[in-house]
Amino acid sequence: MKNFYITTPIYYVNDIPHIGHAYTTIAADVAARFKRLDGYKVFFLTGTDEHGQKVQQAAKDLNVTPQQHVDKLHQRFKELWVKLNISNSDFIRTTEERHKRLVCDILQKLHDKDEIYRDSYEGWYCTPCERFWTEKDLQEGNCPDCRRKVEKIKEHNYFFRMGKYQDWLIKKIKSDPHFILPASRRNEVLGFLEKPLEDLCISRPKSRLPWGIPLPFDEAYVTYVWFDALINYISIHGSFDDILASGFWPADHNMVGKDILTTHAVYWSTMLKAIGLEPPKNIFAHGWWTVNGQKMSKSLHNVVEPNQLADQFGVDVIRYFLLREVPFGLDGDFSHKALIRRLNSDLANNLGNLLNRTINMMKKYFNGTIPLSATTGEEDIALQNKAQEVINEVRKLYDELAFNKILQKIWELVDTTNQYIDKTGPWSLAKTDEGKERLKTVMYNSAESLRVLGVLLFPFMPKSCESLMQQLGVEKTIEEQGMTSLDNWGGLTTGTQTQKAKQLFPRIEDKQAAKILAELEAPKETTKDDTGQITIDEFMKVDLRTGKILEAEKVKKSKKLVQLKVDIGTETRQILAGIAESFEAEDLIGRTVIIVANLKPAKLMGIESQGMLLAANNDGSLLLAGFDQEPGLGIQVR
Ligand code: ME8
Repeated sequence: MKNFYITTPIYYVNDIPHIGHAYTTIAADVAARFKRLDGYKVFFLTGTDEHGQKVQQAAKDLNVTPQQHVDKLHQRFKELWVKLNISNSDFIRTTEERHKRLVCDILQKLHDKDEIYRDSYEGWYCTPCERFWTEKDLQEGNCPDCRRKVEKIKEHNYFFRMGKYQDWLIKKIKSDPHFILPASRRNEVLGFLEKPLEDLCISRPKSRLPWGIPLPFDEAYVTYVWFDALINYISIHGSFDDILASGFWPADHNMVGKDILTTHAVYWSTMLKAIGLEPPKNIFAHGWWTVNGQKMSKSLHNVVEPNQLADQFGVDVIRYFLLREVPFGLDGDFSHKALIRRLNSDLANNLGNLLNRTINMMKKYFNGTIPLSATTGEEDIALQNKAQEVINEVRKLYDELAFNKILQKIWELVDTTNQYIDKTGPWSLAKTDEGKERLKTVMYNSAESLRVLGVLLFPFMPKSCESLMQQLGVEKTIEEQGMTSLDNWGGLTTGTQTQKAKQLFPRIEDKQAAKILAELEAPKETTKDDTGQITIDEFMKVDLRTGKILEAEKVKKSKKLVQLKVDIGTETRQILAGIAESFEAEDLIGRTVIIVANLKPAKLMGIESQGMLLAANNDGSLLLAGFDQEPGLGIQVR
């Protein structure tokens, strides 16, 4: 079995995760999931970057230790990845012993080989970026990256002899076109390397910054946060010997955003060269998301939070949209309007409708059983050929991580299958005996094409594709079927009982869209500070009360919503809860629940909801919050 290793950057633990972080992680997840389907043994790594000035400062402001601070904050990333259905093999934190051990071994090894030396240093230091700049790097006297003020600092430090690898690196980049992608970014790195490459300052005096990994050969210093962080990609495998034995180095892709390409292409590659390890096979720098044309920033209150987005539109819709909307490698602009447009057209109208009508016709004409494919005509062969062409092309496009082209290609099969149904006209065929024979083949092929689509789209939309497969009556999971199940047309077994049609992607109608957009894109004021903490007064504003469910009924045309009548002692509230996928409506009647009683009423699918239930999302399945003894109704919960 061949190995495949893909990584995301390890994100700064202080930041609130936003769609930029979600973008890289979803992209890496799609590639990892595809390679698993294609028979590879996959290792997929993400994690958090936990040392450095900003963490130290934030912890001090909160009066906690840096370790306590990062122990709490890294959870936000971990939880988001569970929510977004990310299939990472491990999660590395740079404060873990396993990481610190290898960083120290590498520093010692490089120091012993005279690859690291001590020298005095004078430079311009940008505290927020934790980077030194030379006079000529500065822009109008400010940091060239963040444009903030820099300080002149003179101190003794340790340096890595990065400069001596300049010629080797240029040669490597020129001789291996796959090493840095996309090509435009590769040229940027070569442009950067036209200037002499200086040695890299890899230490910070402990007196100024104690929160870091101490240098093993000089306890008065800690390791520069980038030198520490980059090593995560190998420290996950253990010691030097373990890295070599793991079969997962060199990585197939170190996937990053364009903001950190230089640190990866230049620092990381030369560090590896000095250590005696191969550089990654590929460093892929994708583009940058802005929001309605603006940079995402807390001060502009325009940070798009993936949690909120997933609750509103569904995880798979977000995963699809981010990778379909913009070519991977180019910059993109996020707008909720564009997201709703794609959901309605590509997902609800094209794919969702194809599944819906196929399942419904199968029910109508064959009692929901997959019929025997009896004839083979020109149209059938054209459909099969199209499927084969798409499968071959998709496999190739994964080598370039061309996600949006992959989706475009897959949609050619969605469209071809819809046209196949329109051209063959099952509704006319059903009228004659001869037609009915032909109809068997048409329905078989439509369903088989959907199975192919389910496998191909699984890496992008895992949950929806599993649901598609269940509707087709296929018992094997998509991972069990794998890409080999697409080698030959005809994976569906005649006689299989299909399931009831379920809408995969409910359309958002214009009126509802206008309302969502007004709410989502209205300027936001937030009371949360950087750590997500609120005061007791803020918490006390939430009126939580006990209630009993008197009535429960699933909302028609909605996958998730149940309409409830909840008795809260003083009155009965109508509440719409998004719990239909985890509970049968009738099982909810009589349950004691906790509701948010002072939530502004809102209309969902035209029905007013006067509160909200508390529930925990346990790996996709919802659990209602309750009590260990039966409380009275309308009691405040604190
Ligand atoms: O740089 N558009 O962490 P970080 C697209 N800890 N991608 C974005 C984005 C946006 N607007 N914003 C963030 C660090 N990203 C270091 C990395 S690795 C050894 C150390 C994504 O939290 C993108 O992948 O600032 C970018 O490279 C990364 O988040 C930066 O994350």
